[in-house]
Amino acid sequence: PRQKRCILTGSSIDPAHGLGDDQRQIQQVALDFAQNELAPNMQQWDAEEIFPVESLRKAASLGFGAVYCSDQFGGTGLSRLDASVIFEALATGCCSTTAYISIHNMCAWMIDKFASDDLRSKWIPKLASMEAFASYCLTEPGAGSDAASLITSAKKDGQDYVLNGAKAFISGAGKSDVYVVMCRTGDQGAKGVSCILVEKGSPGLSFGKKEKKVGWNSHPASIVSFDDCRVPQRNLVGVEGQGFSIAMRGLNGGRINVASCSLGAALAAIQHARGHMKVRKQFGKTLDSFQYLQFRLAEMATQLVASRLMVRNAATSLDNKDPNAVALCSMAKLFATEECFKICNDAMQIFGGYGYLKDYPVQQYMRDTRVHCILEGTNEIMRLLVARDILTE
Ligand code: FAD
Ligand code: 2MC
Repeated sequence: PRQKRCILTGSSIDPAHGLGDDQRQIQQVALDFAQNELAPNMQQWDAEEIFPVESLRKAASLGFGAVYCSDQFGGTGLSRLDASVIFEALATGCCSTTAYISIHNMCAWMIDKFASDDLRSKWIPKLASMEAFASYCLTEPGAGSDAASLITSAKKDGQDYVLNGAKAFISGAGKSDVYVVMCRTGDQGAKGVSCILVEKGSPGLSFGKKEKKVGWNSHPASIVSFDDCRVPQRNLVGVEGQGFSIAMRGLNGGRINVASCSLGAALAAIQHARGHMKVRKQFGKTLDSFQYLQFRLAEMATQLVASRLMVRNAATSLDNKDPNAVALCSMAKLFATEECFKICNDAMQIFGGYGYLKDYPVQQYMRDTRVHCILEGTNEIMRLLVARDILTE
């Protein structure tokens, strides 16, 4: 039998643990939205690869479009910790859609934090309402983990920049209205990179074929190409040469956000596994009477709570501008994305053969969380960042 969705309130894995009243309220709004708007649709959005514009705008109407942007131009003005709580809650309903919302939020923050007031006043209200969607463009076909080796160029010409090159794997490509593009305006290396906003419709901007993905199917990804793509110089975010730093600072939050999406998926997967264990009978007993499976569930719950503590601790370190925030965010992303993927995979195992059927949601949580170990910096790069932090004199 299919499982009725229920959020485990009051249990040891309740995501409300340790939160204040305000945070609990925001969390409840996000959980209700996840249950009523996202969960009933996640299977169809995945199967038919639907980008759910209307539901995204409903999420934005609740304040989830620009969660941690300041309220000056229409951001919600919440903390990174609040954002983590929100993304975890939303991801219980659809991990893929929440992951796109989190990328959009990262871009909005980069604009709100580093762009001119002209750009902020133009874009933040539209991004906050999700009237406009945003994409983050760092990766290139030849520059993935070694992001500072990117070669997409931007050259000044009159009042404009002229961009040439290509970005790979860009989430939201084709659907997004604004592309936050890291490109080379100077010498080799990180210091020669700038961050430039490219609007959809700019001459010379085009998109490759939609990639076929294992998960993350409720939003498209493709190559974004710049062929003498002309944008006004006022679209520069920050100053020339600051682009790599802006990109990395965006990603510190992004890594927490994507780890939070993993938490939500793992929480939902545990709930489904628990439900299945209570009703599925083999050897004359329900699965929940087998101690091996009880212990498995106990370990899944323990890894979820450990992951959540790390993610929230890292989010708080960003809120507090802790000098160790980069390493703490990297550790949290590494730990939570790996453990939560394992939780989803274990939940699938507990479902037996049914777990492998697309009628049941656990396989989708497993597919959607797998990529969190690869993107926003692979987990090998997270290890590199942590090791550097530990080894630096
Ligand atoms: P590579 O860098 O080629 O790495 C290959 C392998 O080598 C990995 O296991 C890696 O960890 C390992 N490796 C590399 N260097 C080292 C090292 N020094 N030490 C140890 N191991 C190493 N990018 C964007 O900019 N915007 C997006 O919106 C976006 N969305 C994405 C959506 C999806 C579904 C996917 C799959 C990717 C997306 N990406 C996006 C790109 C993503 O960030 C990159 O795929 C990722 O950073 C890894 O780069 P790569 O694929 O080139 O792998
Ligand atoms: N936060 C703040 N600053 C950072 C930083 C971070 N997380 N990471 C690096 N920097 C700074 C660093 O301090 C240095 O500044 P300074 O010269 O002032 O000291 C500068 O950036 C250059 O860094 P490094 O000297 O460490 O450069 P290096 O090339 O050795 O390593 C590396 C950079 C590997 C950390 C970086 O290229 C990286 O993070 N790679 C992974 C790429 C990635 O995460 N891609 C994700 C794409 S988005 C995505 O997948 C989505 C789904 C949206």
